[in-house]
Amino acid sequence: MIEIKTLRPLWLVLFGVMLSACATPNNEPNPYQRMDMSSVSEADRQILRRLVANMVILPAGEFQMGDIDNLEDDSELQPVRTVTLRAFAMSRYEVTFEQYDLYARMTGAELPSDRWGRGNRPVIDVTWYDAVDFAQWVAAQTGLALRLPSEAEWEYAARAGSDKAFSFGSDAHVLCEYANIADQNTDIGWRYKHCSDGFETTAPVGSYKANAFGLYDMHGNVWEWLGDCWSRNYKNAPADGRHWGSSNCDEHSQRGGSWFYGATEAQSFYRAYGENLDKSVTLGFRLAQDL
Ligand SMILES: [Ca+2]
Ligand SMILES: [Ca+2]
Repeated sequence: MIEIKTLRPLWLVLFGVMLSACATPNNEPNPYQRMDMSSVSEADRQILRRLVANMVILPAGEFQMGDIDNLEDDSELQPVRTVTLRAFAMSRYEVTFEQYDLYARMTGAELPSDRWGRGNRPVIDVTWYDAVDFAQWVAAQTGLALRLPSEAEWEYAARAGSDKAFSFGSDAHVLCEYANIADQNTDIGWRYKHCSDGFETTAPVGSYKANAFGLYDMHGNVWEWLGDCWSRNYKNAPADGRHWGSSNCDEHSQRGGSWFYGATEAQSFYRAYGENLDKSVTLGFRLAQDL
C-alpha cells in the first residue's frame, strides 16, 4: 500500500525563511522575491497555506510509460518504456482561480477571464508562461522548489500504480465517478455516452473520487500544462522522469483531457500539446515539487 503524506510540517518554515533562488523548469533564477508577509492578509496567507498543505508526496518508483496495451495505435504514445522516478510531490488539485487570483493581485499579472465562476474552480485561459510564472511566484513565497510537472511525473501520478488506461482500471463506464468529461448530457459530438458526471463545464476541484495517490482530477476537468517541450514520440526520451526538451521550445505538453473531451483523452497515457501562448477554457495546470 502506498503511504500518502502531505507537506504540512514544512509549512512551519513557510514564512520564516530567507530564500535562495528556487529551481525553475530550465534552472533559471527565480525572478520573484518573497513578499513582506506583514502586509498580507490572513485570508491570503491561508490560500497559500492550503496550497502547500495539498502538495502530496509520491514515493520513488518505476513504471511503464506510454500506451502499454496499444489501445490508440498512435506513434506519439510509443515506444512504451520504463521510467524510474525519485520521490517528488504533486498538487492534490488543479490550481484554482482563488490561488491564481492571489498571485495576480500580488504581482499585477493579468487576471484570466472566467466564464462560469472563479473561487475553487480550476483556473483556465492561462498560457504556459502564466503557469510557469505562477509556480515561480509561489516558490518564492514558500521556499519550496515548485515547478510544472514533467510528462513522466504526471503520468506516474495519474496512473497511481495502475498499468491500465485509468487509475481505477480499464472500465470507462465508471469514469464519471472520477472525472469531469464531456459526458452523456453534454452537447458535444464526441461526448462519452455511457455515464453522467453532473457538470457541463469545469467542476470545482476535488468534486470526484481521488486516485490511489490521493490526487484529484488527473482524469478530466481541465487539461494541464507541463514542463516538457512537445515531442512526437518517446524515442530517446529520458528514463529518469526529468523535463525533456530545450529551454526555449515553442510548444509544451498537456495531459489529462477535460470537460470538453470524452473518455479517450482522459486516459492516463494520452498526450496533447499547445503553443506556449495558447489559452483555452479547457486548459489549466497543477504544480510539482522537488523534495
Ligand atoms: Ca462533464
Ligand atoms: Ca485535470
